[in-house]
Amino acid sequence: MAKTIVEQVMAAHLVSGELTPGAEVALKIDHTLTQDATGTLAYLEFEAMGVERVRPEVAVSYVDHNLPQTDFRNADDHRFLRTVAAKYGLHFSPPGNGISHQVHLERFSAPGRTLLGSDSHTPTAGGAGMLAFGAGGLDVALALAGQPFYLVVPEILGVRLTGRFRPWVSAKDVILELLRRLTVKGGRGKILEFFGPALRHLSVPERAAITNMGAELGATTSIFPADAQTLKFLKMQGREQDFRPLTPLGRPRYAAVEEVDLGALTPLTAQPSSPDRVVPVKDLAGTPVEQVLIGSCANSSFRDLMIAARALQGRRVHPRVSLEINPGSRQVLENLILAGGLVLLLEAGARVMPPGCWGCIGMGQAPPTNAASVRTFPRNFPGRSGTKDDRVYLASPETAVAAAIFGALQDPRDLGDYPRVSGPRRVVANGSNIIPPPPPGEAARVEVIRGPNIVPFPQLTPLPETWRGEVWLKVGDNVTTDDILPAGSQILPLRSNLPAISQYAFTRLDPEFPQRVKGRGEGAVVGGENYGQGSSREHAALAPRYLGVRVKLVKSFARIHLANLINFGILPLTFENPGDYDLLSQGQTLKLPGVRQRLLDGAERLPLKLGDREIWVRVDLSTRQRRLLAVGGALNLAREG
Ligand code: MIC
Ligand code: SF4
Repeated sequence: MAKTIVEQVMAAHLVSGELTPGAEVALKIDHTLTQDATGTLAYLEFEAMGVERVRPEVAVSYVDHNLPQTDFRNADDHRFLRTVAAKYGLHFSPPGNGISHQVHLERFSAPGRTLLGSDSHTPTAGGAGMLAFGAGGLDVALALAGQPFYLVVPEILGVRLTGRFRPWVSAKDVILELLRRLTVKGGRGKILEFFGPALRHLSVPERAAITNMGAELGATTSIFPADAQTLKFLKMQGREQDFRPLTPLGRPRYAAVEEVDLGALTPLTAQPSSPDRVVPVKDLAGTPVEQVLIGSCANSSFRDLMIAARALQGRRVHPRVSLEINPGSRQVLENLILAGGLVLLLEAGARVMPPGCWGCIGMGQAPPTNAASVRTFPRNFPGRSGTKDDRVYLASPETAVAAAIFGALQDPRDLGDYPRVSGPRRVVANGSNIIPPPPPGEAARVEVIRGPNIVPFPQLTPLPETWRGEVWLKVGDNVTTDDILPAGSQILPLRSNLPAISQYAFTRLDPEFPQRVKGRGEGAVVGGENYGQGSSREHAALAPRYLGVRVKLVKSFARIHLANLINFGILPLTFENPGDYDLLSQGQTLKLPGVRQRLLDGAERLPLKLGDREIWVRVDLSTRQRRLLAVGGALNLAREG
């Protein structure tokens, strides 16, 4: 029988449920990853489950987000993560090793295996044929405890790639083209499966640049087959034993097929401030640029940085531009040094950071006021760079380096000869900077060290029989988790301190929000389409919950945020009639009569009273999720046993 690769991997990992789109299934998880900004909370949750040793075959705790140790807080978090990893049996990748997704691709990726990561760009590993999902920290903690991952079976969208890139066009342009066509909502409820003759020429890091930004389409995940290119990559990593071929069986039917001819693509860019505002770079030619950042989990492989280095050979960075390079991993940086690329970058005037996320999450590298910044990153949501009213463009390393040279957006093809980059020829691929877990006997003696900023997880109350509250905030479409709970250098160090971080919830949309709702019991937030797109940070669910938000009523939710809301006992409601959105306003009183019992009885619609008016709202939830909401969240359920 014909089968997609997604169907094959899902079938091999099915714990319960039926593999039909729309149904909830439970999948066995083989690998987990966390990063420091989501990891501390995930491990506090894991500790609360009372399990002695992590269960997945590979579990890695990475430190890549909160690198500037401006005070004790980041450093304490890193020490906490290191000691937790040793105690419970995880690999630990210390600061300086690189971005979780790039390092996992290099050192652990394995075709046909499943990966659950507390970061929305976990699908990067799909470039090496892994079925990899981003999730909230609690879902990862549950996987660490040996529980399956619950997921609504997505539709499979086939993406057929044909042709070959023309000079100065690369993998980033493929995903930008898909974002142009499908928008940030277009991938919701879908997995992208890539196939077609062009795959022969696409290396694993190029594939990973594409699967990485499937997250920006709202897709559940994206995956490439495991073929000769995958084997070549794993061999280069000294890990050919991890290779398993993974290709579609027969001629499977996809829910729909999107065709992209690589040969017809031109250099593209996403304009401020959404990854789907994509136009050809040449349409914006001449726009002055003052900052160019090359790096992030989307584009910081050896190829990406080497292209930039070679394009700069014999040239200089334009005097108005700050060109900054954020290598994806220590391995990438070492290979760049051996191949002579680093010298070219430095000579041309680039600043080079240690491997990590840096400016992608607003940890430094904020652009100047009113200046355009061109970045090879996955996201350009408003204000994420750390500068208010920022103007961030997303583009390939080719387009970014052209902007650095010209001091303006300009078609990179104007640079003339396209440098050919292959290799690296002599690969540094040792994983010795990743600390493996000690044997169980030794692990038991490890003491977990907590700093004063690491605050235990709060107790969450169950759902009342009838819920009453006010609309505390009304927002529009495509609200991101960066809007709900911003990151950046002020707020990221508070990720292990819920009472403190909750004081920033919604402040980007309403600076008074935390003070305004203080001591007012429970309330609701009303929103539009694709509510909660972007990051997987569960703090965006938990911090509002801590302030008393129990109900979210929107036109539609983004997948990971929806799962996080449920995990922390926030009732996720959608309008039965989207037009009813207009009936709601801030300050209005809401009542959900008998909501607890109705939920447990399996009701798919609930009456919602707005004064003397009544509307219907929908709850599309599984039996497991209904129980979870009734008791006030997944941890309460886990404690009940
Ligand atoms: C992001 O790119 O938004 C982050 C920061 O990596 C997040 C995780 C976080 O908020 O810690 C993500 O993508 O999930
Ligand atoms: Fe780090 Fe940016 Fe990738 Fe998020 S998107 S993991 S902040 S590099």
